[in-house]
Amino acid sequence: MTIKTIITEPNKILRQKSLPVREIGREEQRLMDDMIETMYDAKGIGLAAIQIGIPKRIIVMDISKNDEKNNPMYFVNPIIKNKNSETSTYEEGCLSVPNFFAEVDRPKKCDVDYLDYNGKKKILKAEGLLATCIQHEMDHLEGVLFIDYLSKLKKTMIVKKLSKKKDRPDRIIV
Ligand code: GNR
Ligand code: NI
Repeated sequence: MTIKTIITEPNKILRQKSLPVREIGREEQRLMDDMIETMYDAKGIGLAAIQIGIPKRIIVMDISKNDEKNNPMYFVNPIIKNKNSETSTYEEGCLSVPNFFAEVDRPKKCDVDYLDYNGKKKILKAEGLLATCIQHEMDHLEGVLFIDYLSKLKKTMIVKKLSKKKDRPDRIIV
């Protein structure tokens, strides 16, 4: 397995729409292995393939707590169904928008149809952090980032600061 470089804003690649996977073979499984390793290394809870430059509809996630056993999840060609009309607010971050955090409202619950690591059809009923995270990742497949939901002013400020890529080890909540 290989740790890949995560692409950060501003970069047009992050705005590409990802394409459905035709078949889950060795190559796709190896990509999922690299993605999960890259995500764990970066201490993230989710990663979409486009974040490492591959425009395929593949997502990995692990929302287990630090003191819990790892629980890697793999989603290929995910489709969101039954978005709840109730919303919940989470402070979101993104490995492609490093160090910036902001509150985003999203449907509180949703169902996801997808193929797992072995190409088996599955349905996930998600709520809480799991629902927020899967929707954040699904946005990546459409070229959307969480900063797109913020005011133009906040978004511009974040992109401007990121393009000056100085080392910013701090945590900036906007
Ligand atoms: O690591 C991540 N944390 C996070 C927190 C709140 C809502 C969404 C996320 S996803 C993010 C990793 C990432 O950028 N995935 O695309
Ligand atoms: Ni992200």
